[in-house]
Amino acid sequence: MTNTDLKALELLFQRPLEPVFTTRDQGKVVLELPDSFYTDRYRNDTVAVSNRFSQDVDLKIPVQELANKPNLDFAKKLGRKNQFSLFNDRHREIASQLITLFMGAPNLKQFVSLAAYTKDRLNPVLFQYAYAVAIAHRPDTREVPITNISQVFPSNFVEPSVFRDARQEAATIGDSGERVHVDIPRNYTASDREFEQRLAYFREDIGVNSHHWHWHLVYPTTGPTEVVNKDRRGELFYYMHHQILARYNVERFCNNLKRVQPLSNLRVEVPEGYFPKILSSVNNRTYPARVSDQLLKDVDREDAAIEIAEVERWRDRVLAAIDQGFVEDPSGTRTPLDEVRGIDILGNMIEASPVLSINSQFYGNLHNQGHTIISFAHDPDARHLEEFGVMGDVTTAMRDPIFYRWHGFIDSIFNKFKVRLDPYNAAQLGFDGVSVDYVEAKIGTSNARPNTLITYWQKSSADLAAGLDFGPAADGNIFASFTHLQNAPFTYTFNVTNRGARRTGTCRIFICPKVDERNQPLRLEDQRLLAIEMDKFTVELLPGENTVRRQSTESSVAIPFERSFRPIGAAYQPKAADELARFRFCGCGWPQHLLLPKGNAQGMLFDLFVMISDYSQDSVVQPNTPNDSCSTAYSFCGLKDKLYPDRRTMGFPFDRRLPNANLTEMVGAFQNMAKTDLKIVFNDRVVDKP
Ligand code: CUO
Repeated sequence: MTNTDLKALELLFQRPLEPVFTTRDQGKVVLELPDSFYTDRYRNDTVAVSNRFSQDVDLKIPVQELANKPNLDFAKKLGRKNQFSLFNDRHREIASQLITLFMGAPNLKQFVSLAAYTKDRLNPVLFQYAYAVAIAHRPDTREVPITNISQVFPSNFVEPSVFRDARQEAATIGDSGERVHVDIPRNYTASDREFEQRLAYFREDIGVNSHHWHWHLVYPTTGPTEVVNKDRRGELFYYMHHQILARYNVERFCNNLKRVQPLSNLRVEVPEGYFPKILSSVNNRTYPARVSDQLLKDVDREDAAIEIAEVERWRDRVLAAIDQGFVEDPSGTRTPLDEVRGIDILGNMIEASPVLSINSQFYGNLHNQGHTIISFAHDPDARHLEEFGVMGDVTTAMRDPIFYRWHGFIDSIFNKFKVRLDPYNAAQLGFDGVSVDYVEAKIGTSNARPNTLITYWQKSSADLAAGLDFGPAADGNIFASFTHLQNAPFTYTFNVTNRGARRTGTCRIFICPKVDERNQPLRLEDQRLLAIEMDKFTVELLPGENTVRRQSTESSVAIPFERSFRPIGAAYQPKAADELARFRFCGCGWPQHLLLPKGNAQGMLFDLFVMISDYSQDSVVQPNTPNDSCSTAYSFCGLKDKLYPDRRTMGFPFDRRLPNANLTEMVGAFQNMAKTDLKIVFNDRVVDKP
């Protein structure tokens, strides 16, 4: 790949609403298009337009003529100013065709041309989605970093008045070095009269929402088989969303709120309203709100139609399959829902992926259509010409309290399946001759008390320049400051005795809440459903005593702040090949700043649970594909072009019932497990990011 191909591909993530011939990279680079690429609006002015935008640039990148111009009629059904939803069947079908088109470009130069040609002819959100999926999956674009969605479409993530401040700042202060940071307010969506607002810092976190977008980008439901059919993707759909729920429920306990009530009845009013106060960049309107006590209705619109009764029928068929222990394909052939493959089959069938569902005609499209019904609750028959609310879009869905109620319901279906499986037995849980004798977690200062961890607010900033279309702001950096939860980094230390020859184990770390929102002790069955995975890694155990140390920042769940919000533009690109490799596709992962739940001022009590399992039962034989240096958050995101690197079902050992009465009894019965009391103390102060 030449540098200019790489550059061209990167530029197409910037200023998504502007024509492709305008300058990018802070006004320094322009793409030189063949005349035939200009849309009708500019067709007669190609010379004037291209001259205007090629003054003062450092680099002009010529774009090749296309061997065949694609017919884009399939995408016309979605206008350029409409909202694009991955939960909408028709939109997904369009996206699938577009991904197939992008994946099929014969070489890199033609891919650049195809992207440049299609960009101004398609809905910008659709384009950015399909383009990012193609970049993530084409073998020849491994080197191209995918710009974080919060930087491409910042308006989906931040309160809109900040853009006026940003444009003003950029227009009045020429040199980006002296521009101040504009402030994104905290807690702007509701007052404290609304109890759900206590969780706004979690739901509206930029890192949380961009993780969710990135996950769905890596695991699309439609498109070419090689893109969709990834190892254990259905199971990962279950597990990643299950972990979000566990984290959210624990976060609620920390804020004196009870667990989420699953949205199992679509025919009663929904008490939780939500007024998102963010703008859609395609049409410059705010996302519609949902009032409190809204009744959900059948959706009957030109762009989407779904009856509640249909969703209920699918729900009952899925539950019947779980009770019967098997699923049926369209020819009537039965596949058992066993303990290894069952959860993966259910995940693909419930989400649902039409490509991978065992029988999408019969089991339907339960989870996606739930999103649709909820997202159109304010205007189910389009009489007010309103588009969908935040639940219709993976970049914004996690902002709405109802997201967790709907996913709580979906998760409850998966749990019904898991509960039907036998409890884990001693052979599955144990690891003979290995004992964990001591566990501790301690923050990095020498006088810190062991097993007391700290959270606080931190003020950080991210560069929004790439997504600010049509403004001087795009010719420099615009930093927006925002306040988010943060935790003080800590180190785990475990003492492990190995009474045998040298061997390998998998170290699994979880925290389980000990009490609920009323300070009442939780049963093991509740604790296991609320267990938060913190980390998972392989350890080499020498004969005798071993000390295992691990930093919280190395977690297999999370990615660092810098990776979620890396700046855009040539000046920030690493030059050395190894660093460039690290810079690649790597935005999927839970935000490190939310690795720990908030805790509370008195110190919220958890069990810190550690288990070392037998690696010979965990290991996976990987295909001989190149290692991706960036795939560090594999617990939720898997590994690029590899198998999921742990043979056990996801969430092991807490994904199934356990043979003991409580956690203390369990760690007493199995030497390869240990636990200690852990306290998370929240410090209500704001610290500037160093
Ligand atoms: Cu991620 Cu419902 O699957 O939003």
